[in-house]
Amino acid sequence: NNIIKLFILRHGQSELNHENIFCGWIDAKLTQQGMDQARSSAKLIKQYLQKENIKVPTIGFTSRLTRTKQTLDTMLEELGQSEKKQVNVLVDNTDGEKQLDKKHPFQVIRVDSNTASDNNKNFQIYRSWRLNERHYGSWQGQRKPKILNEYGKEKYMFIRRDYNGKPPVVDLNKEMENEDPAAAAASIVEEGEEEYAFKEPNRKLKYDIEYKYGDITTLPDSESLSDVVERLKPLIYEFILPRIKDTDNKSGIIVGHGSSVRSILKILCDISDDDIKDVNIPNGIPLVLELQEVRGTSNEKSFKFLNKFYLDPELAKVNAEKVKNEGFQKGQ
Ligand code: DG2
Repeated sequence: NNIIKLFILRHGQSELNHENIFCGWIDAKLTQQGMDQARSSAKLIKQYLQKENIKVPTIGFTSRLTRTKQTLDTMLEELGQSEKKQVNVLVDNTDGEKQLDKKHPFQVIRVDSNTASDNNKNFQIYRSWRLNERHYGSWQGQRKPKILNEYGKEKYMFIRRDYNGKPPVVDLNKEMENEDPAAAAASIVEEGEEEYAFKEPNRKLKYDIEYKYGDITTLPDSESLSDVVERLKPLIYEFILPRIKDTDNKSGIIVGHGSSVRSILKILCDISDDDIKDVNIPNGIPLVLELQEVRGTSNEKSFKFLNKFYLDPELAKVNAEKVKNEGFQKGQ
């Protein structure tokens, strides 16, 4: 069997999605609805696995932002993989515990949780900034209808959806001092959450701490979708896919964001620069993506795209349309 199955989804609704505010790298948490979406996405995966007689995946990937972490953690409870708690180890792509090497291209955090049931294996979670939402520049923290009003429909949609559309850059120093309550609240690192977490509810510190162990040299001050594709490609081909194909059932879960999921589809399903602008990703509905491994080595030509489908296609269609129209509705 050389078919690789990916379960890919955007996190559940975040506090800022709910407020219709551009979120980007602001570390918003899930709303109750977002948690519910995470739970129902796991139920959909469970039903599918039962129908196809496939075991629960033993590996998952998230961004470094809380909303993807909360989504996957909630899904794992539903999938019977939540027996806590967790050993956090910083690894590079050779696996195992390593001296930190800031220059290494794939510094991720690995979290091992003990499995409660099923095939009795540890579930491993890898977190990387390369799966983050795109940095939304100076639009971050701003309400979508206000930006639409300022920029006009054409520019607004170009920057949101064109492959090379890029929001205006933000002054990072200013952004980090931003005392917007939603952003400040969302940025507080919870005590004990990660082994290296600081306790100060300080946004700048949070940025430093989150990324100093990552393979990031300069924090972005704005990104286009093509920038996200560039940072994600090596992680997918050299880190994620080789790990998934080495698991027993060759399957894994990836929880990303609107832009990182669009980028994954762009990369793996050969979507053109032009067509990607019409792709909108709803919160919390898993996509199954099947790839065929055509060669032993891992590079772009080793994985052939076979098939992709949502586990709830009707709801995905309705909600993707709503995502597309964000900012345009009345009363926002
Ligand atoms: C949304 C995407 O990303 O916004 O940054 O506000 O997936 O992290 O909620 P996510 C944001 P749009 O590009 O759909 O406007």
